[in-house]
Amino acid sequence: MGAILAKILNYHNQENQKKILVLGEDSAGKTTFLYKLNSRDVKTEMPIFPINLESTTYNNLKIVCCDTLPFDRDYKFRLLHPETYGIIFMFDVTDEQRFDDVLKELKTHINQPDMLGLPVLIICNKIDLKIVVSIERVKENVIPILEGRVWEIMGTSVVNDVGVKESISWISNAVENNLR
Ligand SMILES: Nc1nc2c(ncn2[C@@H]2O[C@H](COP(=O)(O)OP(=O)(O)OP(=O)(O)O)[C@@H](O)[C@H]2O)c(=O)[nH]1
Ligand SMILES: [Mg+2]
Repeated sequence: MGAILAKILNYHNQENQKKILVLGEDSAGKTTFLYKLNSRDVKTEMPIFPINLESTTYNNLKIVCCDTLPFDRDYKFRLLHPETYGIIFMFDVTDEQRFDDVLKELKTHINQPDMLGLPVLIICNKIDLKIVVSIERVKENVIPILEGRVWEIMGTSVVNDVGVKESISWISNAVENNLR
């Protein structure tokens, strides 16, 4: 069933559109990121309650994220992961409390079979606010998780449009280079 839904999600892909999955903690700024990329065309689908999928397009990329209530994790992975070309993972620099759990979430996602070898952009968002979790700390902790991959880390303030274009440009180039 998850595989069928994944096909439905990918069916909307235009030819040559490459899916970028935006993952990360609740309220990190994933939806805001999509709107900053293409405010006129963010689609929302709810293929299975309570998973709320959002997507937009940017050049030849289809950017997909989801917000969910607690739901079967393997099912969510089967829905989201297939046919992904690159991953953007968002941390909220104001949230110390969930930092360890978010790191575990990153590790679990990227070690799934469909995610192996994909480029990963780590975004440390909300740098306009008081930074409780520094970019250096995020970096130190993600280095062992991302070993062997093409990856980058950036500080952003998505709501203020700081770092958004740089982020999409980096992942776009990383995906193109990964395909060569
Ligand atoms: N100050 C500040 N607020 C931000 C920034 N990015 C997003 N926000 C705010 O953070 C809140 C959550 O943003 P969303 O984009 O809804 O976060 P999300 O990751 O989609 O959250 P879920 O869908 O619940 O997983 C909103 O009120 C945004 O306006 C930022 O860079 N700085
Ligand atoms: Mg959201």
